[in-house]
Amino acid sequence: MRSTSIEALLLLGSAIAPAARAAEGSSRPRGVGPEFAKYYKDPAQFACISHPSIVLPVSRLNDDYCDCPDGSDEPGTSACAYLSPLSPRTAGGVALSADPSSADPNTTLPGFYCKNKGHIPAYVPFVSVNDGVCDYELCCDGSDEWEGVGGVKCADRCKEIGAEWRKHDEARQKSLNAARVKRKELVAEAARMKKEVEDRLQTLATELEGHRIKAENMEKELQEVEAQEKARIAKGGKKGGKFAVLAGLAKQRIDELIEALTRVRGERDASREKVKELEAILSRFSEEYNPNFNDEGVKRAVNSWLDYAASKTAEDNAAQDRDLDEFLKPEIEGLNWDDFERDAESDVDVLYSITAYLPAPLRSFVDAQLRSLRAFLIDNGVLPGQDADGDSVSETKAVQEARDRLHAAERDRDNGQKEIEKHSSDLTTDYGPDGVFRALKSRCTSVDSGEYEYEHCFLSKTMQKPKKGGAHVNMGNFAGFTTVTVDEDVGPDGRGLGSGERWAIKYENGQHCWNGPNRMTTVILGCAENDEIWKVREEEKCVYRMEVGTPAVCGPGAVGGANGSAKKDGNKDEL
Ligand code: MAN
Repeated sequence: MRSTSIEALLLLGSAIAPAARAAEGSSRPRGVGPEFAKYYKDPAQFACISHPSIVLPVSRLNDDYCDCPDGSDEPGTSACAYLSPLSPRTAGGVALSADPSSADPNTTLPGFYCKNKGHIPAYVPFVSVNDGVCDYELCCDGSDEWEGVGGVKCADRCKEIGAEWRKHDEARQKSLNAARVKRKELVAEAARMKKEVEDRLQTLATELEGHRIKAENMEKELQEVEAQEKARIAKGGKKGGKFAVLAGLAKQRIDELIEALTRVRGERDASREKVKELEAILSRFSEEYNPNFNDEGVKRAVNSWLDYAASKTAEDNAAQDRDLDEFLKPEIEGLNWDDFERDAESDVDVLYSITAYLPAPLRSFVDAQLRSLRAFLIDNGVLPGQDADGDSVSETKAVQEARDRLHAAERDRDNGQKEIEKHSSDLTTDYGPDGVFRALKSRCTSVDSGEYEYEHCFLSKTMQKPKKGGAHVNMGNFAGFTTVTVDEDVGPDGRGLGSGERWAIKYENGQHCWNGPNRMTTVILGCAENDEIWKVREEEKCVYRMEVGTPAVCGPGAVGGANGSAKKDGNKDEL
């Protein structure tokens, strides 16, 4: 993962403190950086830096023999390289590990100091001194190979490398500045969005108060309408109400029917008596007349009588009698109209129960009349109607409407409450440093990698989409922020995470992986002028890692690594 040599040198250059540059040119033993010059001032003797009790004559400095336990007597050779912590620190090939500001000058030297005139001074690991290889990455002046081991001659290339570095650095700075401006814009946008949420919350709170008051009023109104309706029903159940008129009419009509029927039955009975008498006369006549008296008129009369007598049936009369008796049973006449008024709770009950008091033959007639009357009363809001399922409801239209108004007000109130909760929780959500990620929420970028297109939607989810078609796979949903320590390349274009602690976004609980976990992704963020996915890796089955560039982490002060990514602790690295 080592960068190109020029790039690495360029990066190294960025890590040297300005104070170090100022000391260039002063006379110091070979390989000593300006910040350690004070230890080498005595022209006669030298005290080991971290063991000052060990004092050596200056002739023992850089004599290719390691005398001091901290190696400080050999700043210009590789004799004490075995002591140097720089060797392991450069093992990964990351140039920035030679940063002298991170070394402890009381204990050890950071490496061999290359003045790199025309470019930027740097430390090269002691192990690289006089190893027969030109370490231009760190030592563009070739001074690390001063002994010419194996005939190697490292020309000073600092002019050329420095010019190249400055060209790249200029572009990089330009891009970094643009990225920082973008971050500022994002932060401003995020603040504006947050303000919008706060304002909306205020409006919602006022609206909610209105909804609450309305719901309370509607509740009162419902109670009043219910009370009014009860009072009306109670009034109507006795005298003067609409039902009383109805009941009075029905009672009057039934009384008239009973009276008429009784009269008709009396007249019928009288007629029947007369018919009986006449039949007796004719019967006697047909038995007693003299058939020998050849009177044709008498014979015809007798024959007609005999036909009449033969065709007469007793059942006809019996059936009619039963019907009439049924109509006039004593309970009709004795019908107690107050009974069903008292038993019934409301007009509705009364109306429904009235027919139960009637004899069967009258029931269908009265039923039909009542049905049309009831429909009229419901249409006019006097009686309660039916609900959507056609079931009878025990409420009048007025009560139903009041209840509907209450429900609507309650719905508005509850929705308002939910909306407030949603916005309040948004205000307490962690949107990263300066809340900057609020402005990026749900913004997506994607990249082709292997057989998939990968997508990252900030603070929402990561997706894997097969390029040859097929179902899209959720690689995790937003779960929060974290930090990750990285040690990665930065390309000449400034793309890459560099080294250090970086902001990262966790996405968890994605689509379940067969024989594995639910998919999850860690998106590690590096500073870039534009949102872009740099790399995607499946670190283990269904556990993904994305490296993503975004201006959101290009802090103006809180920058880190080679590309200026914001660090979680806000520490500043010099540029
Ligand atoms: C799919 C992809 C892979 C994953 C396998 C696991 O092919 O999501 O990234 O490793 O499923 O079965």
